Amino acid sequence: MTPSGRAVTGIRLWGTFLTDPCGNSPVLTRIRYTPPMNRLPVVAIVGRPNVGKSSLLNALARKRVSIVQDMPGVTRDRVSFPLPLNLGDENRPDWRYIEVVDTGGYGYHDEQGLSEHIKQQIEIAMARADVVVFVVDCDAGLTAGDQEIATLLRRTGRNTLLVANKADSEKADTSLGDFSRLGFGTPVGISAINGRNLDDLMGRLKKSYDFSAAPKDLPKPTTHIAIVGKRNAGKSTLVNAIAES
Ligand SMILES: Nc1nc2c(ncn2[C@@H]2O[C@H](COP(=O)(O)OP(=O)(O)O)[C@@H](O)[C@H]2O)c(=O)[nH]1
Ligand SMILES: [Mg+2]
Repeated sequence: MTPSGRAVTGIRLWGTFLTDPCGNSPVLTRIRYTPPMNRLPVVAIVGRPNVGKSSLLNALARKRVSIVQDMPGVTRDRVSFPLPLNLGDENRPDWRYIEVVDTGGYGYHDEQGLSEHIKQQIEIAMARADVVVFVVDCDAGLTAGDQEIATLLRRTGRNTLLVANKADSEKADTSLGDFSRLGFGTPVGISAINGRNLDDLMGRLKKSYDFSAAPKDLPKPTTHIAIVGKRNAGKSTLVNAIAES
């Protein structure tokens, strides 16, 4: 309620924006996640650029919700969509909605390491996620970037499901054992492009987390507005003025 007694709905604060010490440019220094009410359980797809995260999201959504390109680092923002998940079986279906989030990353990227920006994107996604689907590339094999992500995931103790994409045929499954060095067991080998083992992945996903509290219907969409600006620009005054009006 506002001081004038009017109810305010639809405004939520999602992070902590601080200005730099000189008060010049606003810098997002800390992400503190505040779960919205009745939110969908969040499944975040993370992994190095070019491993096929967006292709996996598209395969799950069965439409092109995320941008796929042959060049690493193409997904510029996080993209998400609500995925219906059957917690029952064919005879007694129990459909629930979860939110699947694709993480992108842009800027400098090299095969051996992850740019700071990409690390930040992954950390933001992990902070929001109930389950992380950690995607590695069967073609490329285990890389230093995969190890870096594994370290981040272990540090946060997130529920993690390791998936090796680009396992287009059974032949590729021979290399799956290598990825167990990441510390998340042997991955399921999938192909986002030809749909191989996606049912197996969904089965493992359902076992990885208790989705029974997930909503049966999609909540009404809400609009989130972030007000950013340098110190003293009048951000709080603006929020108060909106709440009053
Ligand atoms: N062979 C093969 N290529 C794939 C598969 N999934 C994605 N790719 C290719 O890998 C490249 C990067 O895919 P993308 O989804 O953009 O990767 P992201 O950067 O991790 O989001 C694209 O050229 C895709 O066509 C797959 O299952 N098999
Ligand atoms: Mg992408």
